[in-house]
Amino acid sequence: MAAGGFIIWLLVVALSLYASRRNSRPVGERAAGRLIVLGGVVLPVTVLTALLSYTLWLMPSLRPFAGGEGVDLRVEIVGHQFWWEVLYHRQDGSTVISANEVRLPAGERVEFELTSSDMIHSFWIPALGGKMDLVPGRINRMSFRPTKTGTYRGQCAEFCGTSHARMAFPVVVMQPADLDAWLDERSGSSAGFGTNVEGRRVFDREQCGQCHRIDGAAGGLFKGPDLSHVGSRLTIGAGYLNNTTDQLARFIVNPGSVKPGAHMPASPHLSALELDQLARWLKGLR
Ligand code: HEC
Ligand SMILES: [Cu+2]
Repeated sequence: MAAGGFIIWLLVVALSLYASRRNSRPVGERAAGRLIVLGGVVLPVTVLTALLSYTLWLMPSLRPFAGGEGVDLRVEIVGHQFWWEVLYHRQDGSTVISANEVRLPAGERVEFELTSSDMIHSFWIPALGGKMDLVPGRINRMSFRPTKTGTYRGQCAEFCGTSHARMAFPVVVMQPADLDAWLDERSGSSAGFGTNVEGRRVFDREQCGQCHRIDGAAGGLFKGPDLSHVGSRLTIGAGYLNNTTDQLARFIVNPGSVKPGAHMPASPHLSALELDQLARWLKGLR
C-alpha cells in the first residue's frame, strides 16, 4: 500500500508540475475528456478495487481465534454482580469451574468467551490486553498471548452497580506445565473437604450450597461463586480481601459491609465459634 501510494503521489506531483510549467495553450475538448475518464474514473476504480480485494483477503487472518485455530486454552468468563465466574475449557474437552481469579499459560494463545448473567460488565486486564464488554445474551470474544509470568490485576471497567469498583480479580500467568497441574488439581474435589467437618456441618445447615457449588456436596442454582477450592484463591470478594480465615469470617457474617449491594445474605445469627469453624473449613478447601 505504501509503494502504491508513493507511485500515485509521484504521478500527481508530475502532473501538477507539468500543468504549472507548460504554456497556457488551450487543450482540446477530446483530450480533456480522455483525461477525466482515465484519471477520474478508470484509475480510482482500479486502485480501490485492488485495495478492497487485498483487505478482504487479509481480514480472516487478523482474527486469531477464527474457528479456534491456534488457541491453546479457551476461558469462558461470566460476569455477575459483583463477581466473575471462570470456566476453563481444556483441549481434552473437560471443563474446570472456578471464580474470581484467572490463570493463564505464558507464551500460549488464550481465547476468552465473555458473557454476563445480569448487567453489562467489562473485562479488563490493563497490563495484558484489550478491554471487552460482557453483555447478557451475547458472547464476545477476545484473544491474546500473555508473555511474562507474574501476577496482574484485572478489573470490571463498566459501571454495573454499587460495588462495581470492588469487582476485580487477580490474574496469574504461569508456565504451561504448572497451569496444567493446577487445572488437574482443580478438576477433582478438594483434599480439605473431609477435614474440619464441624465447619462443613454449619455450611450444610445454613444451606450455603443453595448458591455455592462445592465439588462433592449437593448443590443448587449456584447464584454465587464456586467454592470447591476457595481456600487456595489469592483473594476473596473478587479481588477485595486477602484470603485469610479472619477475612473469610468477616465476609460471611456480613457481605454487605464489605461489598455494599452484594447478593449474599448476612449471617448475624452465627456464633463466633461456628463462624470460625466455617471459615477454617473453607480455608482448607484447596
Ligand atoms: C443467595 C445466595 C447465596 C447464599 C445463600 C450464600 N452466598 Fe456466599 N456468595 C453469594 C454471592 C452472590 C457472592 C459474591 C459476592 C460478591 O463478591 O459480590 C458470594 C460470595 C461468597 C464468598 C466469597 C467467594 C469469593 O471467591 O470471593 C464466600 C466465601 C461465601 N460466599 C461463602 C458463603 C457461605 C459460607 C454461605 C452460607 C453461610 C453463603 N456464602 C451463602 C451468594 C450466596
Ligand atoms: Cu461489573
